[in-house]
Amino acid sequence: MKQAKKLPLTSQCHHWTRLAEVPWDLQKYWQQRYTIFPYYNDGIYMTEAAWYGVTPEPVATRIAHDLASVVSPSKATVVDLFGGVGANAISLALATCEDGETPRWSKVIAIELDAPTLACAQHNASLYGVAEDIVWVLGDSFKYLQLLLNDPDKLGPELRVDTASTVLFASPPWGGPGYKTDEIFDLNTMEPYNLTQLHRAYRAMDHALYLPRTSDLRQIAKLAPAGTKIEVVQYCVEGASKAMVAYIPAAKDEDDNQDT
Ligand code: MGP
Repeated sequence: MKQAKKLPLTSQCHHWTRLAEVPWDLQKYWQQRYTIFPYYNDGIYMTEAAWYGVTPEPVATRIAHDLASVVSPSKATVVDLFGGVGANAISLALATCEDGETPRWSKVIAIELDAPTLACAQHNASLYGVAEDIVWVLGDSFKYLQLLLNDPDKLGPELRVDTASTVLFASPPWGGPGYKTDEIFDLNTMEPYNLTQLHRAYRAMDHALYLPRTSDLRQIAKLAPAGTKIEVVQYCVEGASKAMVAYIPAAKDEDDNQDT
């Protein structure tokens, strides 16, 4: 697995400017385009699927700030495991230390499985001037983590990072907007990856999970390694929660046999 080159935008990448161009089921999201991307008119590109799950920019900016303060200052690398069209990776790349100038992260890696979606992300990041500051990967983030932890020689040099100083951020698919029908969302029914699968893959490192606002907090609480706490933050736009993020510390060696 290696760093991706700059990918071309394809016919699946859109910058819609008129409601008539937008499929009916995405019109609600397109109407919110300036909340999602305040600079939408500068030429933000999206794939159709990206509209459902993209993190609104004000939320992504706040998460980048909170992630930096929750984890130890010694953490230098952040990996966005479900890069999408780039909203989180862009905010992470723009995040600075308290001096307001030094980038908070020495390295931001963004992994995305779908080539047109990654092309949108690279294009969008270029609008914010950070495309070159992000290491892009076209591939499966579970495979990446498996290689990083067990077989790092199979990774390109840009992707071989020190796991002790790396933080993971995951905004996985939730199985579509249908998550809203449950009053309390059972994270073990989340598709295609449930909470247990995500946690198993991420537990060796500090990680932040972007989850439905109604997620079952009891399921999240069970993931706390012994002697640690998990912070959970609700992120609101105009007074309404959009999602929650659980900031979960890395498991220590002695937690390794614990059944999650
Ligand atoms: P939403 O669930 O469509 O509800 O999106 P919204 O816009 O609050 O509409 P209303 O009908 O409830 O008024 C809320 C937020 O959830 C979006 O901004 C996305 O960031 C996030 N989101 C939604 N989905 C379906 C996903 C998903 O599958 N994965 C991820 N990571 N985020 C999602």
